[in-house]
Amino acid sequence: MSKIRSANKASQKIIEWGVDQKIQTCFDRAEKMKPCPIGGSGACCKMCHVGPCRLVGKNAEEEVTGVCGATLSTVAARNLARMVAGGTSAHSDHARDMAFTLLAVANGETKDFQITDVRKLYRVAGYLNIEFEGRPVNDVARDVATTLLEDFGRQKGEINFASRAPKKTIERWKKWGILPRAIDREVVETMHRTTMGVDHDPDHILLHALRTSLADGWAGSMISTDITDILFGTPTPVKAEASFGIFKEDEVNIVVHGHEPTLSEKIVDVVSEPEMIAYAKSKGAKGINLGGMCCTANEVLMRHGIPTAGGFTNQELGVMTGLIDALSVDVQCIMPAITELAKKFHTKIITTSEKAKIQGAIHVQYDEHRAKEVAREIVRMACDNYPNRTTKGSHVTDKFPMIAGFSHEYIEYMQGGKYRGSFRPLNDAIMAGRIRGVVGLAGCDNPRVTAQGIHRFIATELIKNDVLVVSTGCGSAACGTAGYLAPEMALENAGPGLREVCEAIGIPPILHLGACVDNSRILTIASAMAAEGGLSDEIGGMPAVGIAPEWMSEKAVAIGCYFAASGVPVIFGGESPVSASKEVTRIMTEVWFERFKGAFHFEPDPEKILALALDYIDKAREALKLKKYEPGKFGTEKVLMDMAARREIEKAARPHLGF
Ligand code: NFS
Repeated sequence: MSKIRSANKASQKIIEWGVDQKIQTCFDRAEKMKPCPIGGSGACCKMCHVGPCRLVGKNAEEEVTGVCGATLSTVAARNLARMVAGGTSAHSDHARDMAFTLLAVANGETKDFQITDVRKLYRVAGYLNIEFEGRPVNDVARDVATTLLEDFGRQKGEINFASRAPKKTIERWKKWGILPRAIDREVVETMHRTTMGVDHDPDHILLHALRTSLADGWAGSMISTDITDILFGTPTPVKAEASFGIFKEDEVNIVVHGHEPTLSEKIVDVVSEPEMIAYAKSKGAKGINLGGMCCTANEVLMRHGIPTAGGFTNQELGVMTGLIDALSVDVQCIMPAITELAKKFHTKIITTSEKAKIQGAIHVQYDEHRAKEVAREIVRMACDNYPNRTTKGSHVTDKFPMIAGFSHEYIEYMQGGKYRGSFRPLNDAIMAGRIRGVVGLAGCDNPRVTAQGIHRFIATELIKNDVLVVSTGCGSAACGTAGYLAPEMALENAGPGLREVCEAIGIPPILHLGACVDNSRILTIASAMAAEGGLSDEIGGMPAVGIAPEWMSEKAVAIGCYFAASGVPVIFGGESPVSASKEVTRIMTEVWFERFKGAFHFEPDPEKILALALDYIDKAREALKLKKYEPGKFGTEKVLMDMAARREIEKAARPHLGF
């Protein structure tokens, strides 16, 4: 078989092996199951049982309606809004559980979790106007948790973290009535407005979709990121490895997959317990090896350097190595096909969330009050399964070094040290044209294209063009499993300006910011850049773009919308889910740009995605009257100090601190 289905060489090898073995994967299913062109373009209405109605035909937009009279633009807008509601629910329900865990810690109801980053707790308390000086840490944590929990069910008012956005950005939200009240309220209202016979004005529907998405970005996702940092530590750069070579032939291999970091954090803890290692040895293994997949991987990678086997399209392939003794899954992006697939190998699939069961899996119920016990149970099950391992499977040994762990706090720190951290050097480098702009490269990898390939193409082209890339989710996994998240990447591939900046600070040109909920870190960074001055005084108008070239999840659509509403032009790959309606497409691109300086495009051609992104960046530079970008020719800017030089200055200024 010669067809390239994944740009990841190791993945491709396993896919080819699978074809020989007649083992079916998502790549085969994607080929067999052609997407429905009616649903795929947003022209199918199944909101009631008078239909489903298919609004198709040459002049469908003008001439065809559903039985009730719903037009194509109404139908396409409603379908998109419901995707946003689905995506927002996923990120935010995850955040709700994080808030409950923080509350349980504050109330002393669980001994298995602690507050690891008190500094971050105080920072968040500061955002919420909660007094923290001189108060017991748990009291502050309780107030933070209960205040953030209000963001789910509040009936009137505004979400708490909206105040972290630049003033002008907030003014735009207020002007267009899209400042969210609360997460659950906006999601429920989306479902209400889009049910049969309610909101029929596409612009009006889409404005509420934006409001709902802002509740995801500036509440659900941001809450999740912040509480995860408080409980498990704010990430700092950490070395790790990526791809299937992370599995070990002579150790028990456990993989955590899904999104929620709570149980996986405890699995990280217990795999190094002497009793657990002794148990693994009693089963004939040399030790226990932990790896991750998808966003759970990103969470434990960012904080502990746990290696990742990759993103969404790698999950079945991981099982097909024959080396995974237990795959512990929680919620989201878990293919139900893995249980059937696992029957061909010895891998145990373990579901752990009360919200998510899969037929054929073993269910071990996670409970935050006895998290470690549950973690030990899972690790023991993996050890018990080790003797069942056979040599069956495609043993691929490729792996790449990577650096992850770029929280927004660390990015601030790396630009000035502990006491002078700021975004000044980054803004200066952009102003001088050393860095042309910034792109958030995010979202899933997708078996409908050469999986991971568009991520890799866009990432390399952007850095060649002096664009700093910040990546999250499976976009990071696609880059990591190609070796793109190592600092040497800058030397080899980045344009001259970006390379200079990366070398001075000692960072890769593609910064791994974390899981998909950590796209909220990009919102925080953009707000800090606006506050720093010299570029735009709001998020809109920055030389910055969001790209999700291989997206597939509703969560990605919610993210795309909250970036657009916050002022960032967004370009998604693949066919547009609203392509049937020219009017909806116009609203999401032109109208949103006029109102918010953000836009939401869908563009299947990778070259065109790149060209559009660079065009947005260059036009933003022009509007800001920045120096015209010319490769290798820079304007004046402050000299960037490297880390060692900054530490020297800090040491001289504060010798008593002794760092
Ligand atoms: Ni994001 Fe993370 Fe990956 Fe896509 Fe799924 S794991 S939350 S949705 S597939 S990037």
